[in-house]
Amino acid sequence: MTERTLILVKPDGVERNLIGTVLARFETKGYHIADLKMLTPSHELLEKHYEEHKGKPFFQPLVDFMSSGPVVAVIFEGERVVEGARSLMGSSDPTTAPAGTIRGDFGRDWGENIQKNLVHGSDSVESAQREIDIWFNQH
Ligand code: RTP
Ligand code: MG
Repeated sequence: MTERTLILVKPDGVERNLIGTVLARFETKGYHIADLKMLTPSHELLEKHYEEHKGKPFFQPLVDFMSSGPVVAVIFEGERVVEGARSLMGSSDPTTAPAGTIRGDFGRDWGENIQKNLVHGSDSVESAQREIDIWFNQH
């Protein structure tokens, strides 16, 4: 079934001039950009987006990091795009994310209190609908 997912190029990806490189991984896989915008997200938006992590030790550093500069928010669509995008991203820790993935190829630990891992992708179809609504006010 055709799905939609929310991809974010996080502030570290924008700062490092990797927007095109990161989005190319999804586009060359065959997924289609349905909508896209660049913005510096507010704490309010990010607290909704990262609701599931409220109370965890990395929550505040994460919100601070994500609001530290512009991010690129993209709706990608395609067959099984939610799962496919997660596979292209690699696991959360960029030091150990497999080579060939976005995080594995372009990320590493910077000795900071937050994992800067370049990219976010919705983790389920339900999360994708919720997140697209938060970032684009639409389903
Ligand atoms: P994302 O939601 O950004 O796609 O990443 P994910 O599913 O791979 O990771 P998740 O567990 O949802 O965590 C969200 C983001 O929080 C940061 N994080 N830092 N221990 C830490 O320092 C830590 N744990 C998580 C990462 O930026 C992660 O992507
Ligand atoms: Mg997540």
